[in-house]
Amino acid sequence: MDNNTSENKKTVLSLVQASGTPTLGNYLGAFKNWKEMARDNDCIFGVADLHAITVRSKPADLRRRSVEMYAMLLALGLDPEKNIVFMQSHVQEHALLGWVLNCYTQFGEASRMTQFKDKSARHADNVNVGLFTYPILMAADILLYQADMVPVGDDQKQHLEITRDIAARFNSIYGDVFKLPEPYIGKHGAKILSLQEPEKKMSKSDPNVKAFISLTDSTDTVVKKIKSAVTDSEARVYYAEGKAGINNLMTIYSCCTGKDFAEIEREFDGKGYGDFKAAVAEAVAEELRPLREEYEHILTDKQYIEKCAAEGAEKASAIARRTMRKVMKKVGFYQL
Ligand code: ATP
Ligand code: LTN
Repeated sequence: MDNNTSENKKTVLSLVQASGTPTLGNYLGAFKNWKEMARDNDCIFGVADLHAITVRSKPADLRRRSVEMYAMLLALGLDPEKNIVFMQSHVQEHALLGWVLNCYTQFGEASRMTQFKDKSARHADNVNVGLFTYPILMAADILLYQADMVPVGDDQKQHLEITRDIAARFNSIYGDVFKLPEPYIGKHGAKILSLQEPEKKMSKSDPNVKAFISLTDSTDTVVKKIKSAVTDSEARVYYAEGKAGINNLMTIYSCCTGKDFAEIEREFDGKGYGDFKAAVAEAVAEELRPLREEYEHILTDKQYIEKCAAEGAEKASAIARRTMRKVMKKVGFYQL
Protein backbone atom coordinates (compact mmCIF):
# COMPACT_ATOMS: atom_id res chain seq x y z
CA MET A 1 0.00 0.00 0.00
CA ASP A 2 2.88 2.38 0.73
CA ASN A 3 4.60 1.89 -2.63
CA ASN A 4 1.54 3.10 -4.50
CA THR A 5 0.68 6.69 -5.34
CA SER A 6 -2.38 8.17 -3.72
CA GLU A 7 -4.04 8.91 -7.12
CA ASN A 8 -4.45 5.28 -8.14
CA LYS A 9 -5.26 3.95 -4.69
CA LYS A 10 -8.89 3.06 -4.25
CA THR A 11 -10.91 3.12 -1.08
CA VAL A 12 -11.97 -0.47 -0.49
CA LEU A 13 -14.54 -1.27 2.17
CA SER A 14 -16.29 -4.37 3.40
CA LEU A 15 -17.90 -5.65 6.58
CA VAL A 16 -18.72 -9.09 7.89
CA GLN A 17 -21.56 -9.89 10.25
CA ALA A 18 -20.76 -11.01 13.78
CA SER A 19 -23.17 -13.90 13.43
CA GLY A 20 -20.90 -16.89 14.14
CA THR A 21 -17.54 -18.39 13.26
CA PRO A 22 -16.71 -17.51 9.64
CA THR A 23 -16.65 -20.29 7.07
CA LEU A 24 -14.59 -21.35 4.11
CA GLY A 25 -17.31 -19.56 2.06
CA ASN A 26 -16.57 -16.25 3.81
CA TYR A 27 -12.87 -16.85 3.31
CA LEU A 28 -12.89 -17.75 -0.39
CA GLY A 29 -15.75 -15.39 -1.30
CA ALA A 30 -14.56 -12.38 0.65
CA PHE A 31 -11.57 -12.51 3.04
CA LYS A 32 -9.05 -13.84 0.51
CA ASN A 33 -9.85 -10.89 -1.79
CA TRP A 34 -9.72 -8.46 1.13
CA LYS A 35 -6.23 -9.65 1.96
CA GLU A 36 -5.05 -9.19 -1.61
CA MET A 37 -6.68 -5.78 -2.05
CA ALA A 38 -5.22 -4.54 1.22
CA ARG A 39 -1.77 -4.56 -0.37
CA ASP A 40 -2.43 -1.77 -2.89
CA ASN A 41 -5.41 0.18 -1.64
CA ASP A 42 -6.76 2.17 1.28
CA CYS A 43 -8.82 -0.45 3.03
CA ILE A 44 -11.53 -0.25 5.64
CA PHE A 45 -12.78 -3.54 7.04
CA GLY A 46 -15.21 -4.04 9.85
CA VAL A 47 -17.37 -6.28 11.97
CA ALA A 48 -21.07 -5.62 11.34
CA ASP A 49 -22.30 -6.06 14.89
CA LEU A 50 -25.26 -3.72 14.39
CA HIS A 51 -26.43 -5.96 11.54
CA ALA A 52 -26.01 -9.03 13.75
CA ILE A 53 -28.85 -8.05 16.11
CA THR A 54 -31.43 -8.58 13.35
CA VAL A 55 -31.23 -12.15 14.64
CA ARG A 56 -31.71 -12.58 18.41
CA SER A 57 -28.72 -13.68 20.47
CA LYS A 58 -27.61 -13.59 24.10
CA PRO A 59 -25.60 -10.43 25.00
CA ALA A 60 -22.54 -12.46 26.03
CA ASP A 61 -22.66 -14.41 22.76
CA LEU A 62 -22.88 -11.28 20.62
CA ARG A 63 -19.93 -9.77 22.51
CA ARG A 64 -17.81 -12.92 22.17
CA ARG A 65 -18.62 -13.39 18.49
CA SER A 66 -17.84 -9.75 17.71
CA VAL A 67 -14.42 -9.98 19.38
CA GLU A 68 -13.72 -13.30 17.68
CA MET A 69 -14.64 -11.93 14.26
CA TYR A 70 -12.49 -8.87 14.90
CA ALA A 71 -9.56 -11.14 15.84
CA MET A 72 -10.14 -13.09 12.62
CA LEU A 73 -9.80 -9.89 10.58
CA LEU A 74 -6.51 -9.15 12.32
CA ALA A 75 -5.40 -12.75 11.72
CA LEU A 76 -5.96 -12.32 7.99
CA GLY A 77 -2.98 -9.98 8.06
CA LEU A 78 -4.98 -6.78 7.67
CA ASP A 79 -2.38 -4.53 9.23
CA PRO A 80 -4.29 -2.16 11.55
CA GLU A 81 -1.52 0.44 11.11
CA LYS A 82 -2.11 0.69 7.36
CA ASN A 83 -5.75 -0.32 7.10
CA ILE A 84 -8.73 0.58 9.20
CA VAL A 85 -10.16 -2.43 11.05
CA PHE A 86 -13.13 -1.44 13.17
CA MET A 87 -16.34 -2.45 14.89
CA GLN A 88 -19.48 -0.95 13.33
CA SER A 89 -21.18 -0.09 16.64
CA HIS A 90 -18.17 2.01 17.67
CA VAL A 91 -19.01 4.56 14.96
CA GLN A 92 -22.42 6.00 15.71
CA GLU A 93 -22.72 7.68 12.30
CA HIS A 94 -23.70 4.30 10.80
CA ALA A 95 -27.03 4.31 12.63
CA LEU A 96 -27.57 8.01 11.97
CA LEU A 97 -26.93 7.82 8.22
CA GLY A 98 -28.94 4.59 8.14
CA TRP A 99 -31.95 6.53 9.44
CA VAL A 100 -31.49 9.37 6.96
CA LEU A 101 -31.19 6.92 4.04
CA ASN A 102 -34.36 5.10 5.19
CA CYS A 103 -36.15 8.25 4.17
CA TYR A 104 -34.64 8.08 0.68
CA THR A 105 -35.48 4.44 0.05
CA GLN A 106 -38.81 3.29 -1.32
CA PHE A 107 -40.72 0.55 0.48
CA GLY A 108 -41.10 -1.27 -2.84
CA GLU A 109 -37.41 -1.38 -3.61
CA ALA A 110 -36.53 -2.64 -0.12
CA SER A 111 -39.25 -5.30 -0.49
CA ARG A 112 -37.47 -6.83 -3.46
CA MET A 113 -34.34 -7.84 -1.51
CA THR A 114 -33.95 -11.60 -1.70
CA GLN A 115 -31.89 -11.84 1.51
CA PHE A 116 -34.83 -10.35 3.41
CA LYS A 117 -37.18 -12.89 1.89
CA ASP A 118 -34.80 -15.78 2.75
CA LYS A 119 -34.02 -14.62 6.26
CA SER A 120 -37.60 -13.81 7.17
CA ALA A 121 -38.61 -17.30 6.05
CA ARG A 122 -35.81 -18.83 8.16
CA HIS A 123 -36.58 -16.71 11.25
CA ALA A 124 -40.36 -16.64 10.96
CA ASP A 125 -40.70 -16.06 14.73
CA ASN A 126 -38.73 -12.78 14.55
CA VAL A 127 -39.36 -10.90 11.32
CA ASN A 128 -38.28 -7.56 12.76
CA VAL A 129 -38.16 -4.26 10.86
CA GLY A 130 -34.35 -4.27 11.23
CA LEU A 131 -34.22 -7.31 8.99
CA PHE A 132 -36.17 -5.33 6.41
CA THR A 133 -34.04 -2.17 6.61
CA TYR A 134 -30.79 -4.20 6.83
CA PRO A 135 -29.64 -3.23 3.28
CA ILE A 136 -30.15 0.46 4.06
CA LEU A 137 -27.81 0.23 7.04
CA MET A 138 -25.39 -1.56 4.74
CA ALA A 139 -25.70 1.31 2.24
CA ALA A 140 -24.83 3.69 5.09
CA ASP A 141 -21.76 1.57 5.98
CA ILE A 142 -20.48 1.95 2.45
CA LEU A 143 -21.46 5.54 1.64
CA LEU A 144 -20.09 7.01 4.89
CA TYR A 145 -16.57 6.13 3.73
CA GLN A 146 -16.99 7.14 0.06
CA ALA A 147 -15.86 3.64 -0.91
CA ASP A 148 -14.85 2.97 -4.52
CA MET A 149 -14.95 -0.78 -4.28
CA VAL A 150 -16.75 -3.29 -2.08
CA PRO A 151 -15.40 -6.86 -2.19
CA VAL A 152 -18.23 -9.26 -1.39
CA GLY A 153 -19.60 -12.67 -2.32
CA ASP A 154 -22.25 -13.07 -4.99
CA ASP A 155 -25.11 -13.00 -2.48
CA GLN A 156 -24.45 -9.31 -1.74
CA LYS A 157 -24.70 -8.07 -5.34
CA GLN A 158 -28.30 -6.96 -4.93
CA HIS A 159 -27.41 -4.98 -1.79
CA LEU A 160 -24.71 -3.16 -3.73
CA GLU A 161 -27.24 -2.30 -6.43
CA ILE A 162 -29.68 -0.79 -3.94
CA THR A 163 -26.76 1.11 -2.34
CA ARG A 164 -25.95 2.68 -5.71
CA ASP A 165 -29.62 3.49 -6.35
CA ILE A 166 -30.00 5.20 -2.98
CA ALA A 167 -26.75 7.15 -3.45
CA ALA A 168 -27.71 8.25 -6.97
CA ARG A 169 -31.15 9.39 -5.77
CA PHE A 170 -29.63 11.36 -2.90
CA ASN A 171 -27.03 12.94 -5.21
CA SER A 172 -29.70 13.88 -7.75
CA ILE A 173 -31.44 15.94 -5.06
CA TYR A 174 -28.47 17.43 -3.20
CA GLY A 175 -25.51 17.34 -5.59
CA ASP A 176 -22.43 15.18 -5.36
CA VAL A 177 -22.51 13.93 -1.78
CA PHE A 178 -21.80 10.20 -2.17
CA LYS A 179 -19.40 8.30 -4.35
CA LEU A 180 -21.13 5.45 -6.21
CA PRO A 181 -19.42 2.21 -5.14
CA GLU A 182 -18.63 -0.73 -7.41
CA PRO A 183 -19.02 -4.29 -6.16
CA TYR A 184 -15.91 -6.44 -6.47
CA ILE A 185 -16.88 -10.06 -6.88
CA GLY A 186 -14.01 -12.50 -7.39
CA LYS A 187 -14.06 -14.80 -10.44
CA HIS A 188 -13.87 -17.95 -8.31
CA GLY A 189 -15.19 -18.56 -4.86
CA ALA A 190 -17.97 -15.97 -5.14
CA LYS A 191 -20.41 -18.66 -4.14
CA ILE A 192 -19.16 -21.62 -2.15
CA LEU A 193 -21.98 -24.07 -1.60
CA SER A 194 -23.06 -26.21 1.33
CA LEU A 195 -21.20 -29.52 1.57
CA GLN A 196 -24.43 -31.30 2.40
CA GLU A 197 -26.93 -29.51 0.15
CA PRO A 198 -24.87 -28.14 -2.73
CA GLU A 199 -27.84 -26.18 -4.08
CA LYS A 200 -27.61 -23.83 -1.06
CA LYS A 201 -24.78 -21.43 -0.18
CA MET A 202 -22.38 -22.43 2.57
CA SER A 203 -23.55 -20.48 5.60
CA LYS A 204 -22.15 -20.13 9.11
CA SER A 205 -25.68 -20.16 10.50
CA ASP A 206 -26.55 -23.53 8.96
CA PRO A 207 -27.88 -25.81 11.75
CA ASN A 208 -26.06 -28.78 10.16
CA VAL A 209 -22.37 -28.33 11.11
CA LYS A 210 -21.33 -30.83 8.42
CA ALA A 211 -22.58 -28.38 5.78
CA PHE A 212 -19.79 -25.86 6.36
CA ILE A 213 -16.11 -25.68 7.20
CA SER A 214 -15.33 -23.18 9.93
CA LEU A 215 -12.08 -21.28 9.74
CA THR A 216 -11.35 -22.64 13.21
CA ASP A 217 -11.94 -26.32 12.32
CA SER A 218 -8.99 -28.62 13.02
CA THR A 219 -7.35 -30.50 10.15
CA ASP A 220 -9.11 -33.68 11.34
CA THR A 221 -12.50 -32.00 11.20
CA VAL A 222 -11.79 -30.55 7.75
CA VAL A 223 -10.91 -34.03 6.47
CA LYS A 224 -14.04 -35.58 7.99
CA LYS A 225 -16.36 -32.90 6.64
CA ILE A 226 -14.94 -33.07 3.12
CA LYS A 227 -15.05 -36.88 3.16
CA SER A 228 -18.76 -36.73 3.99
CA ALA A 229 -19.54 -34.04 1.37
CA VAL A 230 -22.47 -34.97 -0.86
CA THR A 231 -21.39 -35.83 -4.45
CA ASP A 232 -22.99 -38.11 -7.07
CA SER A 233 -22.73 -41.74 -8.12
CA GLU A 234 -20.64 -41.23 -11.24
CA ALA A 235 -17.19 -41.34 -9.61
CA ARG A 236 -15.57 -39.20 -12.32
CA VAL A 237 -14.07 -35.78 -11.55
CA TYR A 238 -15.22 -33.20 -14.11
CA TYR A 239 -17.11 -29.93 -14.04
CA ALA A 240 -20.60 -30.14 -15.52
CA GLU A 241 -24.19 -29.22 -14.96
CA GLY A 242 -25.96 -31.59 -12.60
CA LYS A 243 -22.77 -32.28 -10.60
CA ALA A 244 -23.26 -29.56 -7.98
CA GLY A 245 -21.32 -31.38 -5.23
CA ILE A 246 -18.27 -32.10 -7.40
CA ASN A 247 -18.40 -28.65 -9.02
CA ASN A 248 -18.31 -27.13 -5.54
CA LEU A 249 -15.34 -29.25 -4.43
CA MET A 250 -13.54 -28.40 -7.67
CA THR A 251 -14.15 -24.68 -7.05
CA ILE A 252 -12.80 -25.01 -3.50
CA TYR A 253 -9.76 -26.97 -4.71
CA SER A 254 -9.14 -24.45 -7.49
CA CYS A 255 -9.30 -21.49 -5.06
CA CYS A 256 -6.87 -23.16 -2.65
CA THR A 257 -4.33 -24.40 -5.22
CA GLY A 258 -4.64 -21.90 -8.09
CA LYS A 259 -5.22 -24.80 -10.56
CA ASP A 260 -7.93 -24.33 -13.17
CA PHE A 261 -10.71 -26.84 -13.84
CA ALA A 262 -8.98 -28.42 -16.88
CA GLU A 263 -5.84 -29.06 -14.81
CA ILE A 264 -7.91 -30.57 -12.01
CA GLU A 265 -9.74 -32.86 -14.45
CA ARG A 266 -6.40 -34.08 -15.79
CA GLU A 267 -4.96 -34.55 -12.32
CA PHE A 268 -7.83 -36.85 -11.29
CA ASP A 269 -8.32 -38.60 -14.59
CA GLY A 270 -8.86 -42.31 -13.84
CA LYS A 271 -9.08 -41.68 -10.10
CA GLY A 272 -12.17 -41.88 -7.91
CA TYR A 273 -13.84 -39.45 -5.49
CA GLY A 274 -11.87 -40.86 -2.55
CA ASP A 275 -8.55 -39.60 -3.95
CA PHE A 276 -10.10 -36.33 -5.02
CA LYS A 277 -11.69 -35.63 -1.63
CA ALA A 278 -8.40 -36.44 0.14
CA ALA A 279 -6.59 -33.89 -2.06
CA VAL A 280 -9.28 -31.24 -1.51
CA ALA A 281 -9.14 -31.80 2.25
CA GLU A 282 -5.38 -31.45 2.31
CA ALA A 283 -5.44 -28.27 0.22
CA VAL A 284 -8.11 -26.68 2.42
CA ALA A 285 -6.38 -27.70 5.65
CA GLU A 286 -3.06 -26.26 4.39
CA GLU A 287 -4.73 -23.01 3.32
CA LEU A 288 -6.46 -22.56 6.68
CA ARG A 289 -3.78 -23.77 9.11
CA PRO A 290 -1.66 -20.58 9.29
CA LEU A 291 -4.79 -18.45 9.59
CA ARG A 292 -6.17 -20.60 12.42
CA GLU A 293 -2.87 -20.52 14.30
CA GLU A 294 -2.59 -16.75 13.98
CA TYR A 295 -6.22 -16.34 15.05
CA GLU A 296 -5.73 -18.48 18.15
CA HIS A 297 -2.62 -16.50 19.01
CA ILE A 298 -4.32 -13.09 18.62
CA LEU A 299 -7.33 -14.21 20.63
CA THR A 300 -5.12 -14.75 23.69
CA ASP A 301 -4.04 -11.09 23.58
CA LYS A 302 -7.15 -9.16 24.57
CA GLN A 303 -5.14 -5.98 25.16
CA TYR A 304 -3.86 -5.99 21.59
CA ILE A 305 -7.38 -6.51 20.25
CA GLU A 306 -8.67 -3.64 22.38
CA LYS A 307 -5.89 -1.31 21.27
CA CYS A 308 -6.52 -2.07 17.59
CA ALA A 309 -10.29 -1.69 17.97
CA ALA A 310 -9.88 1.68 19.71
CA GLU A 311 -7.57 2.96 16.96
CA GLY A 312 -9.86 1.59 14.28
CA ALA A 313 -12.86 3.33 15.84
CA GLU A 314 -11.02 6.63 15.99
CA LYS A 315 -9.83 6.52 12.38
CA ALA A 316 -13.16 5.32 11.02
CA SER A 317 -15.08 7.94 13.03
CA ALA A 318 -13.00 10.76 11.60
CA ILE A 319 -14.00 9.80 8.05
CA ALA A 320 -17.61 9.01 8.92
CA ARG A 321 -18.08 12.34 10.74
CA ARG A 322 -16.87 14.25 7.68
CA THR A 323 -19.46 12.64 5.39
CA MET A 324 -22.18 12.94 8.00
CA ARG A 325 -21.60 16.67 8.49
CA LYS A 326 -22.06 17.17 4.77
CA VAL A 327 -25.24 15.06 4.71
CA MET A 328 -26.78 16.95 7.66
CA LYS A 329 -26.03 20.27 6.06
CA LYS A 330 -27.39 19.26 2.65
CA VAL A 331 -30.62 17.85 4.07
CA GLY A 332 -31.17 21.05 6.06
CA PHE A 333 -30.69 20.17 9.71
CA TYR A 334 -30.10 23.21 11.91
CA GLN A 335 -26.40 23.11 12.73
CA LEU A 336 -24.68 24.51 15.83
P1 ATP B 1 -24.98 -15.89 7.35
O1 ATP B 1 -24.57 -17.13 6.64
O2 ATP B 1 -24.86 -15.95 8.84
O3 ATP B 1 -26.25 -15.31 6.85
P2 ATP B 1 -22.99 -14.71 5.78
O4 ATP B 1 -21.79 -15.51 6.05
O5 ATP B 1 -23.72 -14.87 4.51
O6 ATP B 1 -23.93 -14.81 7.02
P3 ATP B 1 -21.43 -12.38 6.26
O7 ATP B 1 -20.73 -13.06 7.34
O8 ATP B 1 -21.74 -10.98 6.57
O9 ATP B 1 -22.73 -13.16 5.86
O10 ATP B 1 -20.61 -12.48 4.92
C1 ATP B 1 -19.33 -11.90 4.79
C2 ATP B 1 -18.88 -12.01 3.38
O11 ATP B 1 -18.74 -13.38 2.99
C3 ATP B 1 -19.86 -11.39 2.38
O12 ATP B 1 -19.12 -10.66 1.43
C4 ATP B 1 -20.52 -12.58 1.74
O13 ATP B 1 -20.94 -12.29 0.42
C5 ATP B 1 -19.41 -13.60 1.77
N1 ATP B 1 -19.94 -14.96 1.77
C6 ATP B 1 -20.73 -15.50 2.71
N2 ATP B 1 -21.03 -16.78 2.42
C7 ATP B 1 -20.39 -17.07 1.25
C8 ATP B 1 -20.31 -18.23 0.42
N3 ATP B 1 -20.92 -19.36 0.74
N4 ATP B 1 -19.56 -18.16 -0.70
C9 ATP B 1 -18.91 -17.02 -1.03
N5 ATP B 1 -18.96 -15.89 -0.30
C10 ATP B 1 -19.68 -15.90 0.83
N1 LTN C 1 -24.66 -7.54 4.44
C1 LTN C 1 -23.38 -8.17 4.42
C2 LTN C 1 -22.49 -7.69 5.54
C3 LTN C 1 -22.26 -6.22 5.46
C4 LTN C 1 -21.50 -5.54 4.47
C5 LTN C 1 -21.57 -4.16 4.80
C6 LTN C 1 -20.75 -5.97 3.37
C7 LTN C 1 -22.77 -5.28 6.30
N2 LTN C 1 -22.37 -4.04 5.91
C8 LTN C 1 -20.94 -3.20 4.01
C9 LTN C 1 -20.12 -4.99 2.59
C10 LTN C 1 -20.21 -3.63 2.91
C11 LTN C 1 -23.63 -9.68 4.49
O1 LTN C 1 -24.65 -10.11 4.92
N3 LTN C 1 -22.68 -10.44 4.09
